[in-house]
Amino acid sequence: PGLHCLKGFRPETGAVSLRLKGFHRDTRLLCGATLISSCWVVTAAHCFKRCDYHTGVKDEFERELPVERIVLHRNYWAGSNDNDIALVRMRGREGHCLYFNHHVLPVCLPDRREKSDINRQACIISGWGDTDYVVYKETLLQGVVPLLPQEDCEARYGQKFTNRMICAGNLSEDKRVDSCQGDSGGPLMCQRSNGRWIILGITSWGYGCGRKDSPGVYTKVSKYLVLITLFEEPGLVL
Ligand code: 4AZ
Repeated sequence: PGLHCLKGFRPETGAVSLRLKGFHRDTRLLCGATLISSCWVVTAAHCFKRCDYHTGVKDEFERELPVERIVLHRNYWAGSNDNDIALVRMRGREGHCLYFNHHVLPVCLPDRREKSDINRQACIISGWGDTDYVVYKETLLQGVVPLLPQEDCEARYGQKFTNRMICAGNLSEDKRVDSCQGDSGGPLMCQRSNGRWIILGITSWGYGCGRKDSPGVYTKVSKYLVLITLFEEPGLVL
């Protein structure tokens, strides 16, 4: 897994927004997602409670592609947050959807044994989701959050928190950096000592946003590498 991820990935080069197509030309934000190959993105399963999806927004480097296929984790069900992961295939030609460049690159996948709470490592979350202040919603925001030990998350969320989840965020203050509604499906990315960014988590749930003692919860990607490698195939390197 992640063998074909490329050097030069920056957190924003794999950023994808999943958008719902309206009746006219309008679209609205459904969820975040992350590019893992030319045609595939990884996101959260809970993003899909309706059908007819569309990806993309617009700046000079952004690309908009229609969705061809959505693969939900077979053990995801809407009554719980467990296994909150989905793969989305974009529609392209002859197996190619996006051509990679300095602004469009897939993220690396973690190792199966990836440690996800080491040293409260500072990682990055990103998305176009809600904030508590006025921003330009077209701007991708990033925030830095520390990974928390499993025990902290269990203490806060009890049985709802499973070992297929990671939680992250400062606990002590209110109005802290956190993911929120609209950021779901987007990545929790950490930088490894070799400089590469990997996707450790997928934004999934939490008690509110930025609240004291309520860290954000992320799907632990390292538990789903079989699912990912089953569907996704290497993208063509430009
Ligand atoms: C949501 O509703 C959501 N603070 C996402 C992340 C968090 C809370 C809610 C974590 O999609």
